[in-house]
Amino acid sequence: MRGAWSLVLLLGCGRFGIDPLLDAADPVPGDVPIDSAPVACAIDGDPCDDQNICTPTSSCSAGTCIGDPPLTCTVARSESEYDSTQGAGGWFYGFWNVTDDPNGTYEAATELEELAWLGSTWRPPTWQPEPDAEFTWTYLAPWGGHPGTYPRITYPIRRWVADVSGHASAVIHMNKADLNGGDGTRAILVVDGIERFRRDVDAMDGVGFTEAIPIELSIGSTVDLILDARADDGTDTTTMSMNIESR
Ligand SMILES: [Ca+2]
Ligand SMILES: [Ca+2]
Repeated sequence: MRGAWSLVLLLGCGRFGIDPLLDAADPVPGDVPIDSAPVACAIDGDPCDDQNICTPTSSCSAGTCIGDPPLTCTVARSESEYDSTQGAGGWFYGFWNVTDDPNGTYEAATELEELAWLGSTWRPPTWQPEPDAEFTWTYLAPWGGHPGTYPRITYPIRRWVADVSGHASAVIHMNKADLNGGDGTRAILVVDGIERFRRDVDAMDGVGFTEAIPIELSIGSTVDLILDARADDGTDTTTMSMNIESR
């Protein structure tokens, strides 16, 4: 029976995506182990991979692979590396069209649509100023952004594509910037198509949270930070950032 239930849960949770109907209190599917143990090695002095994203070279020392030199670092910063060009610094600016998604589950490999640069912010390519029918609140700015629930539900996404491999932390900060009401907003972190983290901030939460989420990176890994409106996009302006650091 346990196997059968596991299969049901696996299918129900969207193993390779996220289910927007999951409540924030639901457990996050995280069935890929996060490994931060030291990397063992055999022969002193031999080159090896210490799985530290900050050390391009490393070598074996007393049975443990050690970086040359040992380092901790930040390899990506969403705010200071914000740019008007897709892909600059490994950062991409996109959105998930929830309304037109046939299964309502975010598939990172195929469902991130690119935002368009509009002078200082990234917005959906069909965006027009109010009162046009294509006006939406969805946008990204260096300091954060805003999700939209009309004319379609569209959630902006910052994506960083890894040019390093190894153990890392995605350090996410989030707080409400507009404290005039609404139902708050939600951060969802999806790494290589698998949800790793979600957390809400309430409407009047101007302090919010900073949290380091352990992740594993390969060259080309996609780290997607989604700004979800919860039920409504009213006064959803949100401060939101993500740094990628070693651990
Ligand atoms: Ca989908
Ligand atoms: Ca909201």
